[in-house]
Amino acid sequence: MKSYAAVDLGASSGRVMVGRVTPDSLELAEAHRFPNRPVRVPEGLRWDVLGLYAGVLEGLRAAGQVDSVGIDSWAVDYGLLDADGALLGNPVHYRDARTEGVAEKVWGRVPAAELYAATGLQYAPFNTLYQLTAARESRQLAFARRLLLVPDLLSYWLTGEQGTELTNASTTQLIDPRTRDWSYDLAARLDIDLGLFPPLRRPGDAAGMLRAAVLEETGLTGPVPVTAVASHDTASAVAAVPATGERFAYICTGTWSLAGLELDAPVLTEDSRAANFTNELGLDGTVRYLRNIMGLWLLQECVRAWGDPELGGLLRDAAAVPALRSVVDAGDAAFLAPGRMPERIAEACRASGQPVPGTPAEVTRCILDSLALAHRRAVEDAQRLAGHPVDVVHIVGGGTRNALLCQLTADACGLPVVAGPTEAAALGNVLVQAGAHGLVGDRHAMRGLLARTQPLTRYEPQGGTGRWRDAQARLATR
Ligand code: LFR
Repeated sequence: MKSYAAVDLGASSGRVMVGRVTPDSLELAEAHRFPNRPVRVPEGLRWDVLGLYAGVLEGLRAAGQVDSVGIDSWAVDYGLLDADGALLGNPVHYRDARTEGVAEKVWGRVPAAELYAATGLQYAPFNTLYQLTAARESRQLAFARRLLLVPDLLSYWLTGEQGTELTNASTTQLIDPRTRDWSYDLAARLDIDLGLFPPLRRPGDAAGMLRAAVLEETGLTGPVPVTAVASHDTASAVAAVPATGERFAYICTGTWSLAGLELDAPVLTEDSRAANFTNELGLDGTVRYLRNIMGLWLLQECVRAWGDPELGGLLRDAAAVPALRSVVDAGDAAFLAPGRMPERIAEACRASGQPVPGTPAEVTRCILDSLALAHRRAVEDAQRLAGHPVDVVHIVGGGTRNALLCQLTADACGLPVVAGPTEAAALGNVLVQAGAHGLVGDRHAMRGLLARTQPLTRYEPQGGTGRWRDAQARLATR
């Protein structure tokens, strides 16, 4: 039996989980959970990365002695270091407004179609490439000698060693998904200095040892290695999809819904670009072919606006509201920024000539119906664009706790949904560490172990997909 600490940082909370693994068993326990509260300062929205690091240290202390540590987090964001290795300011939040209008400038130099052909990445205003372009004139970037993506930054603080983990690097829009290496030509054309990034490392690579000061602070006995995992949380979550065959789609649910397929090669066609599908990199040479959907962010922001009512009651009331009265486009980047979410949803319904949801239960129902509809569209589009049919949809992540969302997704897709595990990112993180230490084999072996050991819930589709097609048509004719 080996024990692994999985540090998993999400947009609203971080956790340190301990996975205990043998070739036939897999158990996960929470050692420590802490809030991740972005802070708005006069310059914009920033991550409190020192607070997160403090949470990681506290979590490692609570975890107790482990055989290795792995770190995953959300994608695209980074910290800059000066020539002495000190952090230059707080990392900018991907929901910060600094990238507004930047993409158009980039496309003036490299047309969007060429960018997609070179990187396979969806258009999202927050891709690292646009963030770096937005920061081009900043003094901070001028002084920077190193750029570390968030998990790589925390790993550096724990070990003193620097690297750029590949699955997360693939979200920068500076990686070529065919060569799985930097897109040197593109970076040169956009004056982006790839020398800022330390060398690439891959899931399973050694990432250094906990520094003596970290051992002292956490009470651990060294040496304790840090292992590079699939450090993009979505890559870790997809690694933990408990699929038993090849014909599956997945939806990683949480702040975002990431819905799509696991493929052997990227899809770089013009149709794929128009549908805004992304080709991010995963374990064992795989591609995460998926679409970003706003996800439970829509509900989280409403709940915040309503003064944090109890979620269970809200979902029960929402289940009693008639289905599909009004839907919004849950893929619309207009919902990206924080604030005024109930009003923005009401405005979107009004603008498309649908009934305007009034009560929190009605707004919640509108959000869940809209998410299920966006899930349906992504699963259908992905199959068509990749020529890869599926028989089942796996839902992993926080949204598995939301039974109504899981059932609506099964109904909308007209396919069975298998929901679980909830802590998919942490499990994927643990399993890559276990793989690096020879306890489990490739991703198929990992999935087999998950399917045998994790509680899963199956939802059968009900009611036919006709009303979902009609709802989609309502949105399309806007
Ligand atoms: C999910 C996620 C998504 C990424 C978004 C922003 O937590 O990592 O995959 O598109 O956050 O980083």
